Amino acid sequence: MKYKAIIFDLDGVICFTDKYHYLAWKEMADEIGVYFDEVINNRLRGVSRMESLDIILERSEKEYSAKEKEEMAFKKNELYKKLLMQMTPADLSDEVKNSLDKLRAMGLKLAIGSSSKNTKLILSRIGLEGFFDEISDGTNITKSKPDPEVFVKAAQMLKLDPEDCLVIEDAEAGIDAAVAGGFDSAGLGEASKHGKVTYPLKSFADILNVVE
Ligand code: B16
Ligand code: MG
Repeated sequence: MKYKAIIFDLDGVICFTDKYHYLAWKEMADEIGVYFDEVINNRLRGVSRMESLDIILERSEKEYSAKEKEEMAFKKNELYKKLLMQMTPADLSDEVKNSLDKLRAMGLKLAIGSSSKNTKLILSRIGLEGFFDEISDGTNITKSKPDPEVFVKAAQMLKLDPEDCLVIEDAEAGIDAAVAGGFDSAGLGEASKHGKVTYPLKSFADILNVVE
């Protein structure tokens, strides 16, 4: 087999928390009267919470202090966590669950490489608590995607070299991060159109064709 491990992005790959991010940011943006839509939301994929806020505030005429920004990000996260409570194991698709089980049966190590500080909460909501061999997420990094840190740390946790790991991403910033870290990548959605993606995927289960 070409790879020893797969490192999965979370939001947009394993599950679809992107709609909850959107709703929470939209509520916050409406409150301060800043225009925000789904197109701007696409630029937030894979990007950390504070950097996401900076992107949203590009449309604001007012300058906000660091403290005000902390408060806004905190408020958004509280709204987001409330929305996450609506998630149940039914939000994990059969396609994703069956594919993960097949990859594990093939002997591959499975890890998470996500910018989110809510990774463990999300995994527990969808019934994947304790499933992954390693979790590298927003709580153990200082630089978010497109910096490769989150994937480099995942490879270190797995005790593997980047060339032994395949990164699965839905965000352009995530493919940039994989490339910068020396990882092959597989892209879903907008990431499948990235010029440097190793394998464009049509669906999650397509990963099985890549690693076999
Ligand atoms: P949090 P991923 C990313 O998750 C999201 O795509 C991005 O929109 C979000 O801002 C980021 O996590 C941080 O999330 O606010 O929960 O720490 O795609 O890297 O799994
Ligand atoms: Mg993502």
